Amino acid sequence: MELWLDEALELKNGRALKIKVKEFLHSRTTPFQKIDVFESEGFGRMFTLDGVVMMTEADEFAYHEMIVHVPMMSHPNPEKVLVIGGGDGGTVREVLKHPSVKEVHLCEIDKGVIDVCYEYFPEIANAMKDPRVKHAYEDGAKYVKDYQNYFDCIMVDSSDPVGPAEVLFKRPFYETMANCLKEGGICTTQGESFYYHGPIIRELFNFIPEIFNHCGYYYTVVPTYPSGIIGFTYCSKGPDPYAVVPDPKRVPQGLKYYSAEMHKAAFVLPQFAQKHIVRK
Ligand code: SPD
Repeated sequence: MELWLDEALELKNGRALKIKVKEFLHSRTTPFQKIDVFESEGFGRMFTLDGVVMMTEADEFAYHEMIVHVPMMSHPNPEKVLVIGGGDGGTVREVLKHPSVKEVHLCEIDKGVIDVCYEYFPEIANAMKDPRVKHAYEDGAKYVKDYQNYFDCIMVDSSDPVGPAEVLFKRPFYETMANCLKEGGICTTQGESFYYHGPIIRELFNFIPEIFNHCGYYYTVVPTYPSGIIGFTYCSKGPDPYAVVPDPKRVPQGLKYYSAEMHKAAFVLPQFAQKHIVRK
């Protein structure tokens, strides 16, 4: 019998992403969500949270490189970094490719995600064992309240705005993040797809320009996310995202998606998508 994964969240809207499953490897329910791990036919090993695809081995690089290297390459010397969510370790792995980094705080509300990823995705997750990484199993919206003028870069590597990540798409969280960034600091947040989630993006840009000196939106191409693309908000107490000229000499070696050229190109949006966002 053939086994296919249908992504639950998008099915509600009459759209489906189907991935053929070779083998079902693991399932557990934590106090926050259900975690499932599969071996897929075309995308390698992958996991879902409450039925929504979070990561596959085949295309995770396109997401993790872009949520990380765009802010890190925009900042002249990122030393202290906060990752909210990101319990698979992909975002932390990319952050640690920058030699300026002295400490990375990883605030993942669900320790179950980290435990599952250590077991089933060790090549990605083991980056979280680096001694520069400080682990906190907390709500990111609470964690940011404990720091003021502390971080150079923040990446909000969240799931979608239902369940535990809902609060990470609200104005109070962005206000607190702005406080815990140093002057010149930058944060990027998982900002959904301009094809499918216009209302969510528009809601974010109702308040982001009122909180940050500069803001913008860019995207990357990930075949296993709804519509095959996913965007990020760029919220800055320092550089104007549209004026940044990344230094090619600082680009970490061995990347597969990010380059100085891709950095600039990712901010160029199709005309229909521009109406959802505010450039500042
Ligand atoms: N629609 C799913 C969006 C998931 C984004 N975060 C994924 C976590 C990868 N580290």
